[in-house]
Amino acid sequence: MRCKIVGVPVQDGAGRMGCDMGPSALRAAGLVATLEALGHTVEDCGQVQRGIVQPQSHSNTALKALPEISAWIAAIASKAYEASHEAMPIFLGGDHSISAGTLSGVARRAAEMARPLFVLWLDAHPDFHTLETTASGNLHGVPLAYACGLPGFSGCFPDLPVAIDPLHVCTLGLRSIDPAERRALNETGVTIHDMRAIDEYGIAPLLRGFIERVANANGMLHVSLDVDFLEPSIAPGVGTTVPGGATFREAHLAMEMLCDSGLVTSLDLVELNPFLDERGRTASLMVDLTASLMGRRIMDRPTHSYSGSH
Ligand code: HAR
Ligand code: MN
Ligand code: MN
Ligand code: MN
Repeated sequence: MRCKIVGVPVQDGAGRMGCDMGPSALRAAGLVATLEALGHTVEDCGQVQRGIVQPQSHSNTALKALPEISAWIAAIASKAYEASHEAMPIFLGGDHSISAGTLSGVARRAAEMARPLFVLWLDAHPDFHTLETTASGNLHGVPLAYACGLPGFSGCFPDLPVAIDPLHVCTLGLRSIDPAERRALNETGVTIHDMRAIDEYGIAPLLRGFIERVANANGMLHVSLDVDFLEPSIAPGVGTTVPGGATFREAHLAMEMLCDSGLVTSLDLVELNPFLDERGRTASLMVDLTASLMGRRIMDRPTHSYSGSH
């Protein structure tokens, strides 16, 4: 496969500083060489540059860095559209506000190709606030709502070329949802496989059901992997740890199943905060998960050929 690595050094959307170092840490952990060793052709496109910042105000005075994030989203969306032409873009965050831009760009690409875009959101949080409902004002809490076309973003964030159908969005691993997000998720019909569902049914059948829906629709699939999807004891390098996350094997299994599906067309690796990491272990884990998504496997044969008889 042809991969394009796009660094997106944004930290203004998170409550604490350091995510701007995420792309450097992922590169230092060997992302490019890892992908090349799996047989992929990799082009490192360098870093997205923020666009021009226009002064802005909003009735929600809690909002932080609205003009800066808005300028970032415009630049990221245009780069995401460009990089998704006959290649699989891998976006290196940066906090999760970058996904407002990556989703906008890849949704425009999917519409041009007349294929539906599906989104798998691997996160402790749904990031489904609007500019009105966020109480923290941290704009990494809004990208999925923006990309799904929820109201209240116009005139603040760049106009969305194509909104993503919330019925094509599946969240996996949620365990921290604010009341306004809960209401919006229920109203729009986003699929929610929260940590309780993973505990109760296992991650494989939940993910398999979504993959089948994408395959049946001939969809494109964007995967957005937030570090805090993972159990904090294995992934400490993130500012918003929530206990009870996906285990090492649950996360790898999800990546392995996505690889077998052959459906993934773009990827975000977000919220890595190298300032909070321990000797690069979270960066290395994110690179290893990407390797599982991109073809590294324990044995040569795919698991779905397993008969279960021996
Ligand atoms: N819902 C909370 C807020 O809006 C926490 C959002 C945290 N988001 C991320 N990305 N870390 O998932 O402030
Ligand atoms: Mn997130
Ligand atoms: Mn999160
Ligand atoms: Mn549909």
